[in-house]
Amino acid sequence: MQERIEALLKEERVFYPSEEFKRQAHIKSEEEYERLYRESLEDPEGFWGRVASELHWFEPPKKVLEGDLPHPKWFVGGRLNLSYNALDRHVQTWRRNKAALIWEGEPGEERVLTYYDLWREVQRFANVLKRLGVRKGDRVTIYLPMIPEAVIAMLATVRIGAVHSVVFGGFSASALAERIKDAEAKVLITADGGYRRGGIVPLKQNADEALQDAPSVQHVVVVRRTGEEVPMLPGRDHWWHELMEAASDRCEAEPMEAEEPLFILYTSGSTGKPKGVLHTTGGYGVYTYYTTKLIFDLKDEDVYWCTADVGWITGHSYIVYGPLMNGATVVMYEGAPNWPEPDRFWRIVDKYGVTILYTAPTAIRSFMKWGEQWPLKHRLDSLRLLGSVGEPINPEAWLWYYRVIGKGRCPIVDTWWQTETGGIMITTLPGVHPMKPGHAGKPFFGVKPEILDAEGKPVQNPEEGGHLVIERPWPSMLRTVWGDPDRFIKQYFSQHPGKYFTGDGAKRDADGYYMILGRVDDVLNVAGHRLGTMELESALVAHPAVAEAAVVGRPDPIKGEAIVAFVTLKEGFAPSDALKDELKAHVAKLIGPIARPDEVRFTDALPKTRSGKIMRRLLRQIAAGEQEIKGDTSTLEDQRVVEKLKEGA
Ligand code: 6R9
Repeated sequence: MQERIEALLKEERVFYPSEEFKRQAHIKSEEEYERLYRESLEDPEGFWGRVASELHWFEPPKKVLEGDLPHPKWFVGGRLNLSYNALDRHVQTWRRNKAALIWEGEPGEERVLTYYDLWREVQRFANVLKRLGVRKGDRVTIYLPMIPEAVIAMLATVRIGAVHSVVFGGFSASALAERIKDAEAKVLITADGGYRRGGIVPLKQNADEALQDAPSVQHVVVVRRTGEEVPMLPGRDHWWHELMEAASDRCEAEPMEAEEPLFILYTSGSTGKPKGVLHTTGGYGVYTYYTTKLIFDLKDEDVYWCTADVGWITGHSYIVYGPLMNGATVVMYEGAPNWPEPDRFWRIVDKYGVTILYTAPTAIRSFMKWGEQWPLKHRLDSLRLLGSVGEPINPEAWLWYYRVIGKGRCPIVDTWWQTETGGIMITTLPGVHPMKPGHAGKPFFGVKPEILDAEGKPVQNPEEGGHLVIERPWPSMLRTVWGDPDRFIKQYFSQHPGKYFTGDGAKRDADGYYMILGRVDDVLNVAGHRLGTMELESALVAHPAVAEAAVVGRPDPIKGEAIVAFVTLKEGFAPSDALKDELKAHVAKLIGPIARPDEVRFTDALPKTRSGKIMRRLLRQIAAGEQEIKGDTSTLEDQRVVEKLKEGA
């Protein structure tokens, strides 16, 4: 990994978009970008007001921006509905019978929903929700596989002004219960199961287990996906298809105030409990619409495929809201990239003529490992643009993506953003900027990043790096942490008062390109998934054998980071391989398979400062196998602990 980081820092090649791409792009030159960027900061109201007018408003906004960080208000007085913008707006045009969703299930089935189909299905399900007692402002939890019903459920919820909370299908029963309880959801939407790598994920079983501990839920809607036998509780559980049969396919979209809630999405932070990030209607809608259009250079002819799961923010913004508000044709795939063989993605690109592909570095690194022969089996010449998201992309993976998948023809956008930012914040624009592998690029319109030192002053030399903050409000920023306004301020606006602190480190080169250096807080990024170390540690100490636990990341060639847990045992428990496996399984059960530790190490003691803080910095170095422990260890309470830990490897 050290080598990798050095390679990253040494990579100096620059790649240029082709003249052909530039000519047809929405934004074509650096001059145009600079002019618009300047305008977006000098006159944010004029700029965003103009963008907003590309969407449908029941009532146009009276004031584009009011107030400042941490509590800006966008599009004040405006009323809109994002389901209307994603559907009704298109069915009134020639797009009525354009494919909105092209879906492929893991076992191979195919479904195409046109805008007209999707529009009617969404209205039907909106009526179903109403009949189950869902009202404006109520929360609906969605726990589904990657099937069209996930998109239908999301858009139906916002159509009636309710608030969705999508929980990734890979989360466990207790993680689901925690999220349902926090949001006090009235209705849960799930399926009998989902397909993953040939197996079945028991979603309904997890849901039943979660509901024993989540009393707010009055009704459960179950999609029949696998046909597995599942218990249905009379009065509480209903089959999706039965409710839909009885529902009318006309349901007017509720005009929402721009600042009214749209959805909650839970994400990990540096404390134990996941945060419910709240996004609102107007700002999120305008920003995701516009970033999708410009960053993916989206046109009506495109076939757009983002491989994320709708359970993550990338799925929300760049499978559902952004692309559909642009009237795009969206490809959606249910399963694993290597099922039944490692060419599944390339088969899909070939089969549907995908033109824009948006995926994650961890997937790209897996494809590199599986070998070039798999993509080479398929025709990939429909592709014209590639995207990357979720974690820093190392130049090796960037170059492989560029050469093997893009054939040296397709620009790559390396898009930096977060659940909290709602939309892409730093990237190159594909028809404008030269690309530097390893650098995300430049701020998008309206985004004002800065790099600060620990005291909160802009760093003297941005090449050395520091904390990445955002200095101005942008439309799609989170508005609060659900149910915990203090945490919103503490988490994001206290480290550098008045500025949004991202939790990431970054540096900036002389051309103004940002390179993201990764998290500077106690958050891990494992295969593009965010996991809080505290969250993992509390899962570990919930096991009867564990006295104390400290979790750190270890650089991993495929996943970016692997999870290493240092554990001390209670009296009466002896270290063993069986116990290691048990602890791994225990964490996977409590949080979900993505949180399963890669390594458990037993130790007699953890390295602590005299004030009792675990020195994770030391553990990180030990986990990475470094022989010399660097940095100050003088605050360590017991100097011998480190030597012992190294021996115990
Ligand atoms: C969209 C998403 C956010 C964290 C973020 C950062 C990392 C995302 C990145 C990137 C380097 C990129 N991250 N994109 N790091 N380059 N292009 O992933 O949201 O799940 O909330 O994660 O992911 O560390 O802070 P989320």
